[in-house]
Order: sequence, then structure tokens, then C-alpha cells
Amino acid sequence: MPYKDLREYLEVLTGKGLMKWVEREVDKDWEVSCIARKVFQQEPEKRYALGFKRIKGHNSPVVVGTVAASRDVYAAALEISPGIDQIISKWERALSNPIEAEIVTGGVCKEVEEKGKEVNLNRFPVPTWTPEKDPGPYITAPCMITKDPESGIRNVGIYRMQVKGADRTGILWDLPSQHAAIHFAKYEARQRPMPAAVAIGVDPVILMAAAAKVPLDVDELAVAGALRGQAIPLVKCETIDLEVPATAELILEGEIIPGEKETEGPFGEYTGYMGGPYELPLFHIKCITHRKDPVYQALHSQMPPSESSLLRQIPEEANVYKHLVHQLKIPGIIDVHLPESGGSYAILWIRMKKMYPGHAQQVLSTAWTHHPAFAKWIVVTDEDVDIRNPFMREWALSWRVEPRKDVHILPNTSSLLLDPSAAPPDVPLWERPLSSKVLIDATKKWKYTDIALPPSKYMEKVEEDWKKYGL
Ligand SMILES: Cc1cc2nc3c(=O)[nH]c(=O)nc-3n(C[C@H](O)[C@H](O)[C@H](O)COP(=O)(O)O)c2cc1C
Ligand SMILES: [Mn+2]
Repeated sequence: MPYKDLREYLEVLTGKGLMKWVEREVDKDWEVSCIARKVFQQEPEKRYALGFKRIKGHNSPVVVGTVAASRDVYAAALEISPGIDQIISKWERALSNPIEAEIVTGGVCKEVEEKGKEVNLNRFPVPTWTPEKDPGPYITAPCMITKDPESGIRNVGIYRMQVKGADRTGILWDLPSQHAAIHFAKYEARQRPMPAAVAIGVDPVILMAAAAKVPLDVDELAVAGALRGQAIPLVKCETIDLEVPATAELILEGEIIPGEKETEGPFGEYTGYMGGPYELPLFHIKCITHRKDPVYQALHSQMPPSESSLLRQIPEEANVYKHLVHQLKIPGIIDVHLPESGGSYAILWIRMKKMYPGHAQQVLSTAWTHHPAFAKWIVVTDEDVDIRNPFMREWALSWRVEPRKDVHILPNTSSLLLDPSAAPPDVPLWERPLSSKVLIDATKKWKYTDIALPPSKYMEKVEEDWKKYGL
């Protein structure tokens, strides 16, 4: 049964031991972030979601790590077992069979309504994530909903927002190809403000879909419906012509004005470095609706590994796999992996069984075309290399690559604009130069001699007798 709302899901997560609650009062402007960081510095399987019941100066609780503290948490949100294969195939099925959201009347997100002068974002416990380095609190789990003014197709994306006043935030689209940025360019061309709604505190599948790169003409809420196995219920906004998830904890309704920009940032970015400040558009809030005593949901980001790097990694691996295997129908692909050390965007590893001359080069030349900026480093290797194991990745690079022959630089490709190596920090984000990619063929080019390990029959014998050695 799909979760009714975030609260029901948090109860289940807590019951499974995958979420822990802090009773002690904490400071949202440094402590929440530092406690979450400490949890993320543990082994992946030891991480858990966090709830903070008492935030200094506020009445609402804060929850973080609730979607992707670990693969176990992510799987619990999808109501499946946590194996990589199950998660990726769930994603593939959802991308291929979306379930459109449905409009209902009334929803708990309307329990309290504040308009005009009553709007006060500062009433909600929005944390500061990089204390002393970020200029203030940032909303890190905003599901921004906009519509294409031509096609009317809805988009939902997570674009973090700096709280800049009671009714104002900044907004960062880190590439002009971000879908809300494409919508906004169309509104700007018409000299009309773009209506936008932001849902915070949602069923985790909505955040999963909002973090994923799905095609421009696909509504992320329909993908979220497919992940959940049931349509997402939506209600109409009060002041703008958009619909929002009915069970959300908090909704911000507002608009973004053409041509208007203000200094925003810096912010601790997913690359692991501070990004900005940049001149960015503003989101003006006209109305806030929320549940009574809303639960404030945040995503943990900054230096990977983080909730953000896992949340972006999973659907992107599914996307690349789907692109190569189902769209291009290239045979022999076993696994694709975007390590979190590269923010789950910069490095792409592919494990494949080479079947014909030029097969590895075919994969290297096409794997990145699914997204122009992702995958600055692309490495293909053979079926015997576990690309999810960093040691095995380095082993493959060490002995299956003759640099002069196997490393190729592809110039003039889109840049991951927040990449600090792309340009010095004072170059405006959207004016950064083109970048390049490294394509590495780390497959064996001829039959290698045997692996230098004892035959397995001897190892198994030692295993059987292990206790007898007194070790
Ligand atoms: C925690 C988190 C924060 C993010 N912040 C931003 C951001 O500030 N700007 C941005 O362009 N993308 C950000 N992203 C990535 C986008 O959500 C992602 O690219 C998504 O595909 C955007 O939706 P779209 O494809 O419909 O544009 C963030 C993702 C996560 C998980
Ligand atoms: Mn989109």
C-alpha cells in the first residue's frame, strides 16, 4: 500500500529502525547540519534518517535523510527490498509506465492559509547547512512546480532556495537546460512573470522523481505516481494556476519576475566546494498554505557522500542503463555506476562484456549523450570488474589502460557549471566556457594471462578447514 503522506512514511521508517529522533533542543543554524554530517560520515549501511523534535525558537520539527540516508531508507520509501537490481528495475518500470497525478478537492496542505502580509517564511525552521560559510538558511528539499506556457506540461524539480526575507527566496538553476529554467525562458520571452509553487514535506517518491532527469515532456508527478503505484493526489493553488500535492506539509505559492536578479549564495555545493555568490532570479511568495504543526523536511547535501548524492545517483544510473540497453539496444552492458565522490554526475563507470571490435568505443561515444554535461570521466571495463568497488576500479585503471592508446579527450562539451575546475569562481555561472570529457577504454585488448590467485578449489579447502588452523 502506498504511503498516505510523509507522516505515515516517517512512522514506518522509525518502526524499521531506519529513522532516529533527537529529543534534545538543537540549533537549526549549525547543529542540525553537523549532526547530519556525522551520520553521513559513517559506513553507508549504518546511516539513518534523522528527526529533530525541538528546534530552538521554533515549534515545528525538522526531518532530514528521510529519502536517501541510505539505500535501505530509499528502498523502504519504495516499499521494496534494498538490492541495487530491484531499485534500478523499479525505476526503469516507473519511467516507462508513468501514472498521471489526479486532481482532488481539499487536502491537508490547506489546513492553514497565509496570504499577503501574513506570509512569513521565517516562521519555519529552515536550517543553515554550511555554518559561517552560507549567508543564511537554505530550503534544500523544495519541489518546485511550474508549467510550460506552450504545452501546459508540468515540471517538478529540486532547485535549492536561499531564504532572503519573509516572502522572498533566491533560486538557482545550475544549467540553462534545467526544466524550470526552460519554462522561465519562455515566460521571459513573453515578458510575463512565471507562476511557481514549491511543495515541502512530501511523500518521498515525489522527491525521488524531482531529483531525477526525466525528459522535458514528462511530468515528474506521473513518475512519482508510478514509483508509488498510485496517482499522486493534487489540489489547486489559491493564488496561481497550478496544482500541488494535497498531502504536502507546506506549500509556497509565488512567481519569478523576468529580468529580476539579485546576489545569491555562496552555498555549500554538491561538488564538495562552496559555490557562488551568483546573480540569480528571485522567488516572490504570495501565499503559504500548510498543515497544522508542519513537519519541515530537508535534504542533506554539500560534500558527498550525502543524501543528495545518493538521491541523484540512483535514477541517473537507471537513466544511463535505459539509454544504452533499451534505447540504443547495445548488447553486453552489465552495470553502470556514477560514484558519489563525483557528486554522482562527474564520473561514469560501465561494466560490459565486449562482443565485437569497436564495442567499447561505441559505448564510450554514446554513454554520455543521455545528458550533455554529466560524465566528465567515462570509463568502460570488462565483466569481471566490480565497478561498485573503488579498489577494483583502480585495479582496472592500473592494468587495462595504456594511456596513449586508451585515453581520449573529447573537447567542447557542456560543462557541469558548478565544477570548480571549469572556470575561476568569479565567472558568472551561465557564462562559463565549454568543458571536455575523458573517455577511457579500460577493457582488456587481448587475452590476458591468468589471474594471480590460487585456484578456488584450494581457497575453498582452506575456508572449510579455517577453524582447524587456530587463527
Ligand atoms: C538536494 C538537491 C539539491 C539540488 N539543488 C539544485 C539546484 O540548486 N539547482 C539545480 O539546478 N539543480 C539542483 N538539483 C538537481 C535537480 O533537482 C535535478 O537536476 C533535477 O533533474 C531537476 O529537475 P528537471 O530535470 O525537471 O529540471 C538538486 C538536487 C538535489 C537532490
Ligand atoms: Mn523535468
